[in-house]
Amino acid sequence: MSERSDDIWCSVRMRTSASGAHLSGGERLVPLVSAHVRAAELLQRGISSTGGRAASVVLTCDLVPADDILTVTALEIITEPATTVPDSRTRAQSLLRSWGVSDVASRVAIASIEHGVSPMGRSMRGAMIIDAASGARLEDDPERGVRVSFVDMTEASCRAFSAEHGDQLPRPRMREALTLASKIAALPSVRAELCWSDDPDYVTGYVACRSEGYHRLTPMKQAGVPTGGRAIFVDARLYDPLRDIEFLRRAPVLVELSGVTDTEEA
Ligand code: WAQ
Ligand code: MG
Repeated sequence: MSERSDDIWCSVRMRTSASGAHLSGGERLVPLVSAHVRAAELLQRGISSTGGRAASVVLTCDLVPADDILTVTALEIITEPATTVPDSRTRAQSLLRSWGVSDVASRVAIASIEHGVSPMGRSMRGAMIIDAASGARLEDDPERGVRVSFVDMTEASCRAFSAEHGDQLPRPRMREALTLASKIAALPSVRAELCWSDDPDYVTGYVACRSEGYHRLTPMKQAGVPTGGRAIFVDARLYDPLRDIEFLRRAPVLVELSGVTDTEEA
């Protein structure tokens, strides 16, 4: 029996920290043959993106049989015409409301992302899970949150995305955010998501929902602000913590742009 080189895939995860505090991270899901290249890229990014502050960069590789990978279609991208932070947040809240997220819940999310969640006012390493109705925080470790991993965009879709949106070097932020959002939205208990970056210079954020797409909003915060985060709003009646957190963390998912298929993968 011959084994094709793309029968085995690899989840490559990177995180940087200093004095025990999380600084940055990244994740890819790639054919095993290219894992060493992607791991080196993530290592380089971990070292350079933290401006010399990282004391430790941890790389983790997990092998994944191709048969275990679920393919989902990327959310549609919509650009909202907001121009100020209050504008963007009002629009975000009104979209979330129309998707079944209560104002209490969206206020909890916005305030937590704005102020950072740890006692030091630092950003979390992962996402908050918030009851879309009551606004209650549901993740078991509110200090760290849930890190969504084992996810990537297919190679053909990455190429199509770069051709349309540019390469966004050194880091394809929008592609990565759309990829994460598309995996998160694929979970049936998820109603919506809200995110903006913790990078002081990156002020674009988004709200997303499975049926309504990925809505970009600029600016979601003032330039120079070092906090950011992600909130996943769930329907508590459908949410099963063990099953759903396992899906977000470990279920291998490839995201494909609508209309683009990976011919090499036949
Ligand atoms: N899983 C869960 N939460 C994460 C993950 C992940 N894999 N990666 C980041 N986070 C959380 C964590 O709390 C970070 O502090 C926060 O999100 C922000 O992460 O132009 O760059 O990587 O359309 O700084 C969105 C807009 C950019 C892109 C988001 O987030 C666009 C961004 P960052
Ligand atoms: Mg960041």
